[in-house]
Parts: sequence; structure tokens; C-alpha cells
Amino acid sequence: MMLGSAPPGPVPEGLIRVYSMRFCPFAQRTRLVLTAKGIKHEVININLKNKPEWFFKKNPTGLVPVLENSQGQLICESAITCEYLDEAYPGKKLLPDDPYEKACQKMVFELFSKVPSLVGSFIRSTNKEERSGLKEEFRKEFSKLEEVLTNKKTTFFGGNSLSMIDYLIWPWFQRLEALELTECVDHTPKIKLWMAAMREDPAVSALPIDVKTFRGFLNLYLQNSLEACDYGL
Ligand SMILES: N[C@@H](CCC(=O)N[C@@H](CS)C(=O)NCC(=O)O)C(=O)O
Repeated sequence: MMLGSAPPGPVPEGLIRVYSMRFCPFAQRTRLVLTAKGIKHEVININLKNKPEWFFKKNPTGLVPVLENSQGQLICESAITCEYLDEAYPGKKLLPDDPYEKACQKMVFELFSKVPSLVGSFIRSTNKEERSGLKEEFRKEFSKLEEVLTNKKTTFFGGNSLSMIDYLIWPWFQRLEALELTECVDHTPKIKLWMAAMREDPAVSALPIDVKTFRGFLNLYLQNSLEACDYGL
């Protein structure tokens, strides 16, 4: 949907809608949780370089993801959408009930929190020195996460099975190859094993990222092309 597109009608009963963008890692969090929990949903992709005016009524900040349910309730901010879905829908619980375990997941989330903005800086970096400095920062951030896995002695960040925190951080790890940043996990063998285990998950494999398509999108996105979000369709 782009500037001038008619606003979508109400969300049908029994369905939830996510306003997304095909390549957005934040929206992918929401889509991973929708997929993992088997929640019936529809996806409306927003052209972020040419947003329809009605989208600001769904989220005044103009950011995706946004959830809309059949009662017309709107939920934005990716981590909040994920927690909402986990609480509002039955099926596999992704967040632990135990307050301490839940707090641990939130602590890992904080440890991860610099990574999205580092990726933002990296994709906009213009020279080699800047890129190698940023790679060093990635290594430092990943070391902190490696330490979590080392101390926990588990495959996943919440324990021996995949849970919410894994889905919340996965989209950025999935993009390392496309961003030519895989060398930044060379010193973190446990993260590498975690990435391999993540790829085995049905929700993760249902939402793949094609390296060439992602790079094509990114190239256009950085040039502010109105076609970026539709790249590869
Ligand atoms: N804190 C937000 C960040 C979401 C975000 O930055 N989404 C990007 C796409 S990846 C967006 O909508 N950008 C549109 C814009 O900047 O105008 C969240 O977690 O949902």
C-alpha cells in the first residue's frame, strides 16, 4: 500500500492484521510470533518510502509493525506486539510465566538493544575505517550475548527450547550474511550453534531472507527509491 491507496476495511472476525514491510526486521519479530503460534492473520505491506496518509491513523509515528484486531484495537512497537500476541492467543507460550525467567529474557533483550542501531549505522557507513570500527562494535555486542549462552549452558537464550527472546533477536542475525557481517560471529561459537538451531525452527524457515533480494532492496532503500519496498516482486 502506498500514497493514494484506499484504506483497508475493518479486520474480519477471527483474523488479526499486521501492517508490515517485507524486509523490516522489527516487523519480522511480529510475523515470527504469528507464525510460531499459528495465529490466523493477514499482512498488509506498507511502502515506507511512499506511505499512504491513512497509515498515520494506525500509528502516528508511521513505523511498522502495527497490529490491528477485529475490534479495531491497534498495537505498535514490535516487542509489545509480540508480548500482546503471546498473551492474547492460546497455543505455545513463548514467554515464561516465571517472573525471574521473564526478567532474564528482558535482560538479554537489553543486552541486544544496541545491535539494531549498529546495523543502521553500518548500512549507511561510507568508508572502510568506519565499517571496520563498526565491525569491532558488533563483535563486542555479540561477545556479551555469547557470555549469556556460555553461562546458561543452553542452546537458546531462554533455555533448551526456543522462546520469545530468540525470535526477538533473530531477524538481525538472519541478515548478517546479506550485510557481509558473518565474520563478526567468528569468535562466538555458541551464537553460531544457536543460529544453526534457529534455522531448524519451522517459523524461522517459513520466513526466509533471500540474500540477493535483500541486497537489491537495501540498495534502493538507501537511495530513497519509491520502488525499494516492492523490490523483487
Ligand atoms: N521501535 C520500533 C522500530 C520499528 C521501525 O523502525 N520500523 C521501520 C522499518 S524496519 C519503519 O517503519 N520505518 C519507517 C520510517 O522510518 O519512516 C519497533 O520496535 O517496532
